[in-house]
Amino acid sequence: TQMRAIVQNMPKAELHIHIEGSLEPELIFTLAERNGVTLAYPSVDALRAAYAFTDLQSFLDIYYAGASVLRKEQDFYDMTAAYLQRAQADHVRHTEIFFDPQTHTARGVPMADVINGIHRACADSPLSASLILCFLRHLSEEDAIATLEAALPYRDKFIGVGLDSSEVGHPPEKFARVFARCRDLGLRLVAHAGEEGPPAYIETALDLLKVERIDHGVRCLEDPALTRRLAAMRMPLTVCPLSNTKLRVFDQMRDHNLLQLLDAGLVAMVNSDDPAYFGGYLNDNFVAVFDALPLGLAHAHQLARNSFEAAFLPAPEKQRFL
Ligand code: ES4
Ligand code: ZN
Repeated sequence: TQMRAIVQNMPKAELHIHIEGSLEPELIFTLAERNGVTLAYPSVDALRAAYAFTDLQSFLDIYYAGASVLRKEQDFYDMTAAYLQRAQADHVRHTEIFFDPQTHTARGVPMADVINGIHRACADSPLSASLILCFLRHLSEEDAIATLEAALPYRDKFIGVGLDSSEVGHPPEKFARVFARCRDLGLRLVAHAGEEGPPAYIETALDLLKVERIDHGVRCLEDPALTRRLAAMRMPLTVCPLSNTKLRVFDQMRDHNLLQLLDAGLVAMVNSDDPAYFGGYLNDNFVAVFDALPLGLAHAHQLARNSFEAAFLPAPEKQRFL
């Protein structure tokens, strides 16, 4: 309980949050009504009751259904503003926010409305916030390239690109050309790897995509040589504990490997992933791991320090937080 207060109050960065995953059931229903969208669930409670996931895909199906209520620039603004308020309450000082434009442009929402709505909420917040455009890996590389082209008029509004959605069967090499193009454009690069997929996907994300952080990456411990390589190069892993238990990557929080990752010298930190779906925001994730695992004050400080080390911030900015 003493530890709880310490981890809750310490300044931290959040580096793995999907903004569409911060859409709370109440806001989903408000936006559905505002936009005349009919949902497959009759009430907030019925929708929440459907949040019983067995794996990544069972979550993604409901996550994309929830995102279907986002139609107007103001909807993206309201969703993002709500997340930033929650993050501020959790003593987040800097956040790097993922967004999935293909989920929206495929429904006819203009790219401008997606990016401008999310970006305007960030500009209106006292938090330091940056945006990372994610490509959906279950779609083709051609679709990712077209999405990048559509986003380039707003190049100044996002700092990097990522890769998310269904991992197994969609290895990093599928996106080697679009990531090379993003690298040439000076975009920062990240990818989900080693969440449900094998350690080999972490290696190809490094070698073929040349990513600067691995999102999740928890399965790296199955490969000792890869674990040593990640530690030696100080490759950050953006770990999401409540996500991992809700999607059954680990059966229970006491089975989570966060402590082993830290003991292996990896630059791991705690993140919320999809807080509206997985049972909580950043501090809920901290409390869950500190309650379940033998973590102490030194681990708390290491996690906070790692979050700023791994942030895409200029060195002087990071120093200010450390
Ligand atoms: C995601 Cl937990 C997770 N994994 C992969 N893609 C995602 N998109 C939103 N949440
Ligand atoms: Zn994620």
